[in-house]
Amino acid sequence: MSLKLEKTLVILKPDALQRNLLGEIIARFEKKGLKIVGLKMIELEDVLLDEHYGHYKDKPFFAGLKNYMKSSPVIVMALEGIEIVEAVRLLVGPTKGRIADAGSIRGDYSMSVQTNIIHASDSSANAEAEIKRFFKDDELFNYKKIDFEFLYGDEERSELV
Ligand code: 3AN
Repeated sequence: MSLKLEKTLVILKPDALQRNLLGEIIARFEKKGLKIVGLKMIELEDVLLDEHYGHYKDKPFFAGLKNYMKSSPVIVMALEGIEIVEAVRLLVGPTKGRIADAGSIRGDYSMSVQTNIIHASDSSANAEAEIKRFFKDDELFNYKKIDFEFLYGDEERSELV
């Protein structure tokens, strides 16, 4: 079986910033062993939000969702690891914070469907598109991290393609 290092896109939303949770959430990803390959603070604008949440443009909550996402800057992060899209979705928890498992980010910090702290890509294809949407090539970094040999076992590392 072959394994691939993949990337995923995370957005720490305005409520994470306003509620002083940025450091705690970034620390969770670091402690899990996810490699940060891109990280910046940006203000989201309509064009980007229309693209990112385009599948919701006919929903009654669309305007409110956009206003919320524009209410403060956000942090966007690109993270790298083996099967990382799935791993990050598990760390994040389901959309509705108040029913998310305790221990997940939404389970620990959110009571809401809308103000649910964080976005994470839901598939490898979407992760690729979303990283392109939010990062230029020269904002993504390819570097060696010294904990790699301890994060994954010999077999996993030898199966990497
Ligand atoms: P997830 O972020 O869990 O993948 P999506 O992709 O269904 O969830 O929704 C994207 C974002 O849209 C959510 N994170 C949330 O902020 C918002 N959202 C989703 N459903 C609703 C809703 N019914 N009312 C208000 N906001 C919503």
